[in-house]
Amino acid sequence: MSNKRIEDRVADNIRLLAISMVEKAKSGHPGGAMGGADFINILYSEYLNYDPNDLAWVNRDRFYLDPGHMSPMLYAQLVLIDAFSLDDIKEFRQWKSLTPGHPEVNFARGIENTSGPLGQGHTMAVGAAITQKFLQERFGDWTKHNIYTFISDGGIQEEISQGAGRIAGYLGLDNLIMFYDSNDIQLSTETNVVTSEDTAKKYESWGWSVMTIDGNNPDEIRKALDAANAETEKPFLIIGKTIMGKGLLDENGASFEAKVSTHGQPISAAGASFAKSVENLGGNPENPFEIFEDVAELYAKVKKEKSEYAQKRKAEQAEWEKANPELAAKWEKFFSNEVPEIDYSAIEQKPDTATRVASSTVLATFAEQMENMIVSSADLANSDKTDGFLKKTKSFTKGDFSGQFLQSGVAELTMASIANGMALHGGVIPVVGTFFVFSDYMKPAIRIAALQELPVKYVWTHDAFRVGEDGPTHQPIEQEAQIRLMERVQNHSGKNSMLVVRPADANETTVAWKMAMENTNSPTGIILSRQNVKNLPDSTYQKALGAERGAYVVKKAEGQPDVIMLANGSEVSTLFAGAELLEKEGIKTEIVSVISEGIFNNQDEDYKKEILPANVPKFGLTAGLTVSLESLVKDNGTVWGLNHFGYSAPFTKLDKEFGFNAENVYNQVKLLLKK
Ligand SMILES: Cc1ncc(C[n+]2csc(CCOP(=O)(O)OP(=O)(O)O)c2C)c(N)n1
Ligand SMILES: [Mg+2]
Repeated sequence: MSNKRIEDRVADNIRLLAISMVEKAKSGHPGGAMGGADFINILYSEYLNYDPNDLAWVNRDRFYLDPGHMSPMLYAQLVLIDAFSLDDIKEFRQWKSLTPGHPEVNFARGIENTSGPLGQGHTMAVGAAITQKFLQERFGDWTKHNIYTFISDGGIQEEISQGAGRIAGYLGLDNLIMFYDSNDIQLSTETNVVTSEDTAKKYESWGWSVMTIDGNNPDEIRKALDAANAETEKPFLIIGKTIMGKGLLDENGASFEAKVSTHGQPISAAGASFAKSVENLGGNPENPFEIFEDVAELYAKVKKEKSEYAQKRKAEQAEWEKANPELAAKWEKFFSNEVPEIDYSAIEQKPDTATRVASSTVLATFAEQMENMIVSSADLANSDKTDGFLKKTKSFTKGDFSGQFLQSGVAELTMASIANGMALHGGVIPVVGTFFVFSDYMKPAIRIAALQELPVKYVWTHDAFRVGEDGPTHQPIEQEAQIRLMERVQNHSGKNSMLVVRPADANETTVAWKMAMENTNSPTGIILSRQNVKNLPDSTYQKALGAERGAYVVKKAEGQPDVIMLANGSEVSTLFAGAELLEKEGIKTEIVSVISEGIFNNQDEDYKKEILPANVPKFGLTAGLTVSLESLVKDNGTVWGLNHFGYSAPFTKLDKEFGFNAENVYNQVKLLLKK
């Protein structure tokens, strides 16, 4: 029997399982996982509140891992609470296993978030912490829980940590506790090759409480977690100085700790001795996948205690529900992921407005009817028109989460990642706005939203070169083509991983929002114009509902059309103007509005053929790269778009120069029909 303290035995057991799964998979990241083992054990055995028999319990504390490469640490910990089996981790990194290389969100098994792209994990924790405050304000203290997160050198260095740190500090998120696994080693070098910052001071200046400890010392970890839990004003950062590859030995039995080489390969490949290291950790090299008896005993007790505590909390909730039936119903609804009931037909849109303004009108209705929507903007609310919502509520401030608006500041990636954390936490519907050209700054978080199947909504305005005088830096050209690629990628549920809609007028904008709200299992991007757009002739909300099939005929030809013209957004009204000229010469035109190529492609073949019959020539018009419409036009037609950056000038001038007017539509269609 070992004479080590039980907490050291548990940490060694986690280290043992971590190196064993990486060794068996012949790939993975053992070093960091070994250093973080002491912290995660103390957290899961003593501080974190969860129900081992009901891991998705709504009122649980959350644990968000930032360095997904440390998955062996998390999986090993989750084995100890029976969320995974030893067999599961023997399948680490294998086809269709429950233990992919980097963790993928799975509430039922205690994985709160998908992680791997460094920096996003702890930023999602900030989103969850804001959500916890938001819900506590509305439902009371029984809902209170902590948001723990674990970050590493990589996450600390990622730029997104600046936004996350600033916002958490500004809002005084005392429910947020972050452990920094500071092992001074990263993927390719020691950290001193890239940084000399004083991380503690950095976070202190953002308004955090900071404590630096020996991150492999259980007593110091407890002291820090006690202090963090006692903190009532600020988010808390525990800088844990840890040892990469803690416990590793080489063939001679000498220490093989603190080496860059153990970051991302099996320890044997790095030059350590697997057998000697396993023995050093108290394991058996012949059968390294084991849970030590004393560790199993401890965790049997832990599970019992955690479960009893959760039952107590659940009983409190039941009592509260009995005493507050109306609020209880609301709570239930917030977490139901049901489509909110909104009478979209009652939303009055002014004709011929910019679609961003039409969006603002819808958001104003949401502000009155959707109590669990949280809207955010990256310092552009008055321009992206999320202020339609803001004007009816107020922004979050430290200690006051009664409003429904987050001022993100100029931090688009942070904002998008925070929105992911809100959606993960559950109970709220996050909406974030900025200029479409800056969707580029958000892509990494959009991708993780899509992978996690989160219903985050993006409001993107200033949708094309018609931004005008601001010039090419602000004029999206390739952005729509890029983001629509996400409509083509299937998620793990076999559905489009994203919905992207670009409405053609004010009424289609209402429908675009309806589509966004009804899309509860993937993110939605809504692309909106800065400039006024003429309503489509005889436009009504009822007619615009055709957009729900992705594409629909907005102008029928009289008899057999000579040409079918298709576009989305403001280009649809340009097609109408061109059609007028063509019709004068007896050319029969039909116009199709394609709000979402992805949704249209999901329709049955009959519908697709009805809208875009193969035998009719087609003309596509897009203010961006032509690829966004080419797949619909196919061989039987052309697309007029832009294959170059824009220029600074009034947009009416650019329209003329770039051929986005009736005359050019006329000319191009004439050319096409001559072919
Ligand atoms: C955004 C992003 N960039 C790069 C990587 C590749 N990568 C994985 S881990 C890592 C750095 C590892 O350093 P640290 O976070 O300190 O982990 P440790 O080596 O201590 O385990 C890098 C660059 C990544 N996962 N995400
Ligand atoms: Mg490190």
